[in-house]
Amino acid sequence: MFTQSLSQEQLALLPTDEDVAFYEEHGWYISKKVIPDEIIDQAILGSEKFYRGERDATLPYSSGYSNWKPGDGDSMRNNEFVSMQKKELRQLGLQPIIGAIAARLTRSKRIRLFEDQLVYKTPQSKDQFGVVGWHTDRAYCSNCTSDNLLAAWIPFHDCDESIGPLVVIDGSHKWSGTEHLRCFNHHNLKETEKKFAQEGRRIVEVPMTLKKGQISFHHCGTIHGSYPNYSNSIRLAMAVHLQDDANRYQPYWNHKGEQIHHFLDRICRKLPNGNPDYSDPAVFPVVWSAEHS
Ligand SMILES: O=C(O)CCC(=O)C(=O)O
Repeated sequence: MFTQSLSQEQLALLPTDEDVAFYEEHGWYISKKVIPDEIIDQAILGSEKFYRGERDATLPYSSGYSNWKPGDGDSMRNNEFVSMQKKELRQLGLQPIIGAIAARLTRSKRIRLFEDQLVYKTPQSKDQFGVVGWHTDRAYCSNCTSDNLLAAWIPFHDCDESIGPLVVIDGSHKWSGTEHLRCFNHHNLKETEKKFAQEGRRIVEVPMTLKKGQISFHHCGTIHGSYPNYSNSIRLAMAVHLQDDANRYQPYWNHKGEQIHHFLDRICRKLPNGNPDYSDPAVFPVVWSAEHS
């Protein structure tokens, strides 16, 4: 059933029915080692070049998205849309196995890229700026129709708790009232917790302690963030945000009545009605499709 670009060995690495049921219940999943070391090592080299200012392609706009530059402070670097700018990061982010796992988890026949980001934390970045605040990805994707979006989090090295890995709140994708939790840059996790703590809700934090080559996946409604990097090594990871096949653009107005636009709406091709086309292959390439099998 699955794509020719996956080998027999890779097919054996896909989530089982029990894994899919676990993901649906808990809102997260940890894969086996699915990305070869060479692909990650090239991505490390690509990220070093990226941080030195080298680009294989440039975005048509230089603002409207997170775009860390030298001089911005080093506790944490957050750069969005890196797969459009550096070929080694594109190679990693578009690995078919990532899409094939996402397709299984979402029971979708096709998976497209939505956006991506490279997140770096300097060693011993003990200050608050090394924290990624509790947020849901749904809150940053209000222009998407789908509640089935998900993200793959790919560390570039082994991760134990001291390095500040991604932390998810177990089962929080089932909680109501978190669809506007846009708190990525709110460094006080305890303060943000007050927004979603409620009687009867147990806040169970699960750190994504992974070996190099493993990936974690989280549902767009799962609350997640990360603590500072207390270790002596750099912490580097790429988050790849993915669309299930059913996802489309929808216009969205916030509670103040302001229309919200996603950065990529300006870049992608338009549908006959003028709306952004979230299946434009130049911006939202297919990562995996059952049709290739
Ligand atoms: O790398 C991090 O700590 C944050 C990444 C993230 O927010 C995500 O994977 O959606």
